[in-house]
Amino acid sequence: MTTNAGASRRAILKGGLIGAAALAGGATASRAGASESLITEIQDWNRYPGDGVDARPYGKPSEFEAHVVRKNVPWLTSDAISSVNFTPLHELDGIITPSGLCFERHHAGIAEIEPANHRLMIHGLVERPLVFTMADLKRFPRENKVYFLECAANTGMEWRGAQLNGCQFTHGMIHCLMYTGVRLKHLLDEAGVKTEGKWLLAEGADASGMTRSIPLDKALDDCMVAFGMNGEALRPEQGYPIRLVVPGWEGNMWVKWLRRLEIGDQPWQHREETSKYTDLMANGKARRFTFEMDVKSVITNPSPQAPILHGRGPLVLSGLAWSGKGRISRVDVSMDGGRNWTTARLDGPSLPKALHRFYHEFDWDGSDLFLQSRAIDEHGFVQPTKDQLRSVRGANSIYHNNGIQTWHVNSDGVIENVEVS
Ligand SMILES: Nc1nc2c(c(=O)[nH]1)N[C@H]1C(S)=C(S)[C@@H](COP(=O)(O)O)O[C@H]1N2
Ligand SMILES: [Mo]
Repeated sequence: MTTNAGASRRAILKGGLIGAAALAGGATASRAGASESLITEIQDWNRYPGDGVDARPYGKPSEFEAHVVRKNVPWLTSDAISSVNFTPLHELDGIITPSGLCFERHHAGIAEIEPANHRLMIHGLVERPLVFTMADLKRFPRENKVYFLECAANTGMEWRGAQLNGCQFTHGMIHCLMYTGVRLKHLLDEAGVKTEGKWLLAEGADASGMTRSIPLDKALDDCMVAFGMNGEALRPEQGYPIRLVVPGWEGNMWVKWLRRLEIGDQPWQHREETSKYTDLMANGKARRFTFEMDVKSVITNPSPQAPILHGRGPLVLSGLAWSGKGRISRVDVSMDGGRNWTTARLDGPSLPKALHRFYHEFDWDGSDLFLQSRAIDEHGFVQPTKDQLRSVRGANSIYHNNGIQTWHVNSDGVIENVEVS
């Protein structure tokens, strides 16, 4: 291309681009200007062939997405093997969490189990104690279900006031996956639960040997023994080769690396249901067996880790809402800390006990905002303010904080976690 031809071609393109933007009313498209060489000059990736089909037998995200990762908060725990990292919610869209970005919570690190050496035992108050291999489990009728998993401690650091600067850290102990597996009911029917059987103990094969008591009614209702997530085998971090799926209930009950199910007539009163995962009230008594996750939402964009960089004008606000009781029927957003509310637009599948995606598009005039979202589920439960929550539950709790989150946006588009109660 000669210099002259290049120059005239650029001139034509420039005119054309402005025309197209004007026609489409494209207020958000950049006018052809400083960066026009990116469209007029041929780039390397346009000139040279790239990797062939054998270079990437298992695909990974673009190198330009390397910042989209799980993160931990080192001062939260003393050791990484009994710790947690957080889903980068501000970098994601839709309702399905990519498999490699699901937050991880383990009590003794990741168990690495060869499926051929894994067994699941069902015993206790049953007619026929049974031991299943992975091959046995795959001969039962399967189902595919999308569910969120939220750790009961999600948002736990925020009970007394704003703490962590980013929705990844305040709300990132959640993921939402499509699970493939077998209804627990099929396996329990095979073993034949005796009439005295009222509770089930689930135990993991990891070094923490984690256990939780689960009411039999729930086990027979919608629980699954899952071996798949998002269409492929579970990841080791999520419990490969099998985990328990306890839809809508606190993440701690979703025992990973599941090895044993015992049927009993009462709960076992183990560590995770006595000293942990109970809610200390103002009067010093603790609420126990608070299994269900309450209706909740958070604005993921904009948020502290995702500031407004484009200045005033059209802005896409987005977030997530969920309820352990079923579907989300409505999400409201406020720009002024809860004085005025507008109904947001729900988009994508609306599935019970799954994440729901909401959007609200508006013109930002550059003024300070106090952004909030408030979810309402199909049973009419409304997400409370933090003050409403504390008036019922006191300020000693860690678990089950579903209070309304506030992000303060300043005129530069910088965003901070604040509390408007
Ligand atoms: N065997 C076993 N299961 C476990 C745990 C564990 O440490 N060991 N952690 C529990 C807790 S507290 C939570 S919140 C979820 C986290 O699931 P994830 O790692 O897939 O996010 O797994 C639960 N199941
Ligand atoms: Mo948890």
